[in-house]
Amino acid sequence: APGPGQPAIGWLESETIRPFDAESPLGSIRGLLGLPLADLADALERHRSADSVEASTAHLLAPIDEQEVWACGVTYRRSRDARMEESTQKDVYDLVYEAERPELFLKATPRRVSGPGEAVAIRGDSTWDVPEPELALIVNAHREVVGFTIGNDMSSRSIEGENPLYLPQAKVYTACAAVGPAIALTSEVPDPHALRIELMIERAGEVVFRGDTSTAEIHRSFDELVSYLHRGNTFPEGVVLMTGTGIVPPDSFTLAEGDLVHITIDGIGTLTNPVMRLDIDT
Ligand code: DO4
Ligand code: MG
Repeated sequence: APGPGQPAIGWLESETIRPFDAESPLGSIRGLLGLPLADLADALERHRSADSVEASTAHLLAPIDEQEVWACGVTYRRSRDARMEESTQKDVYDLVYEAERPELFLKATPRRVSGPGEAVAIRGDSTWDVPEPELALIVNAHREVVGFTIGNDMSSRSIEGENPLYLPQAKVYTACAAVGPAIALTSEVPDPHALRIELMIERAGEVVFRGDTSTAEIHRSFDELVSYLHRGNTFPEGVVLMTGTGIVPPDSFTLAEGDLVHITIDGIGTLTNPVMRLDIDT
């Protein structure tokens, strides 16, 4: 969103942002995701203003408005192994990793999503928490992947580890997800199955965890994940789909209030969020 006032969508060049015409379909993410992919390039060209604002003065928001955020589970071997270590019910994770049907879950409604720089939460009733750095697909109303962004699927390992049926409580709560900092269009990402993802966690100015992976490690294709998501669901406003984590800190690690989570994906950018502890009714 360029400057104070009304949020707007814009075209980010290296140092500048050119806002789109608020009256056009590009005045909202819902409008943008209503366009078929074949019409998007033309609309992006036609509706962007000649004026620009300095990107450094803009306060970036999560690049969503009405979209649900869904997520895939156990798409990387590393995630399967971590779930089997933490869980009292190990078999379900191995079974879902090998199964034809992927694990998909509703991760967040828009108001539960934090944008760049906004806090993500660990729950007051959780004792073991991690960020999950994930490539997120931006899918339009026509089931087409129009772009990519970065997702943080904040997760309670203690709650999910106690019983896999607690998954919605481990995953879905206030400020449980972050998305951003921008959308890289499909045309700008030549091979989304070969993107490096890096996670860095800082505590009091020290790096307390650093890890990386590649989307080449994902055990399923994005077409398969998007196709299963649309079995029995329509998304007239578009949808964001996080594709799973391949980076899990060691079992001795848990997030703490004040940590800074930095997730970088090649060609998209870096998503940074501070961590807060949310004691609602505990
Ligand atoms: O099965 C639990 C969810 C795992 C997950 O979110 C992931 O693999 O990213
Ligand atoms: Mg995840």
